[in-house]
Amino acid sequence: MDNADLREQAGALFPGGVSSPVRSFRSIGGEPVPITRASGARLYDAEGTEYIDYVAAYGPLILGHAHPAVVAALGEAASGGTAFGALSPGEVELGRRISEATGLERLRFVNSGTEATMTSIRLARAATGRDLIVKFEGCYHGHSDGLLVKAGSGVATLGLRDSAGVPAAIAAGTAVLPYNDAEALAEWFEAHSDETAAVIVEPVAGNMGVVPPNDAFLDALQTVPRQHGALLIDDEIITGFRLQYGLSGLLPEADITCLGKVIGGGLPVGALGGRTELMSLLAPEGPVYQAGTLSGNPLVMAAGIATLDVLCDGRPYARAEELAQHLENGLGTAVRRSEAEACVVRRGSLLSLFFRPTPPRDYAEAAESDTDTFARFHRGMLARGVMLPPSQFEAWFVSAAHTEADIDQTVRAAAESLREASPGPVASSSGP
Ligand code: KE4
Repeated sequence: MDNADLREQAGALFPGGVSSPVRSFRSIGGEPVPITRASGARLYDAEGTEYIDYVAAYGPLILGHAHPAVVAALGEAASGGTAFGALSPGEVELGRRISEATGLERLRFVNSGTEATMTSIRLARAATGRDLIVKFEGCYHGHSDGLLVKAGSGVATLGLRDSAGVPAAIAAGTAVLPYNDAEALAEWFEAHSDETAAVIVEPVAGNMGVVPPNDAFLDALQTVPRQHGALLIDDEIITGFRLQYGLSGLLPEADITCLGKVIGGGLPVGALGGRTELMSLLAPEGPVYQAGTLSGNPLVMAAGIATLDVLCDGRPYARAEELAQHLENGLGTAVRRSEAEACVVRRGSLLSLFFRPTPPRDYAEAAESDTDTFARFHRGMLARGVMLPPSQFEAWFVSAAHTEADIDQTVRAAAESLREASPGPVASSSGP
């Protein structure tokens, strides 16, 4: 079957022809590219076309696709059964490694980032006896009702639903503040001191493109909620075990930490963790119910253990970051030599090319990016064999499997795609 056949059959079966909206390429006016296999830093579509991959399944594949150690571990685990509905050695082994690397005293494995953040909010509400939650515009924490809200008018207001089907009453339980705005956070707590259960945040925002935190914001996150008896939930589902072996280190005072992506080596996973007194509130020890048929699945645990096994000496991080810096420099040069109004933002092996002149400090500024030019750029890169996340508001992921040659090819493709995509100076009518 070729790409078009697969798209047609998927379109008849699935809304948008995909299993997750961003994969539809709709935000850039394109069509989904069906991928049949992947290896290292390469993807192959249904027609055998090869792409250098910077999607990395939106984060998990920091070692690249089909890493031999991960594939071998999965084969070994599968031969012993795929799910037991019972405690298994893999859960203990992966849980121990994560706890040792992060300092999280106790953990609960779940099957997605959404489950991890949803549970962390339920836990925070139970622990504090309060209802309101604070999130930040442009941060994405999965699709549970209370987190699908957007900023209302004004700075510190309760959320408006950001999806049909979310009851207004649920959306009104979540306030949406500007990212990187320490003052807005303080203002919120001045007005809602004893009503707020928790603040949830991405330590480095990856869902509006890469937007790093400023120091005042990081400081406020770790002091203001605590001053008012609220908890801090650190959503490290992208950054955990991505920036270094363990947590990002940016929010060491967080009360609950959410993980996902890298810790499952590309299989469905999420986890939340924190100090014993908090985590013991989770059933069956405590009154906060949470459950999952395939939580702690032995195949997922095996892939996670094999991934952390390779990551734990730190070398893959150094390699991925070195390559990402090479890409950052190359893209910067390509932008300077083009007519494009664009800028590159990088944190570790996470990177974004924003089609705006300066790095955004929050979602309002990120949203000023020229998404039409991004769409043209993305199409140019795809035509040149480079697969970027199909949205201005996603992060590019560099893996330890990329090579200098991949980066050089990507930079060449970017230089050509920038020229093609950017509406340069209007050609004079009196031209030759
Ligand atoms: P999942 O439920 O998709 O496993 O995780 C939700 C989630 C939570 N927190 C953060 C910081 C996340 O980035 C995510 C999911 N990330 C998106 C893209 N950035 C996943 C891609 C998709 O939705 O298909």
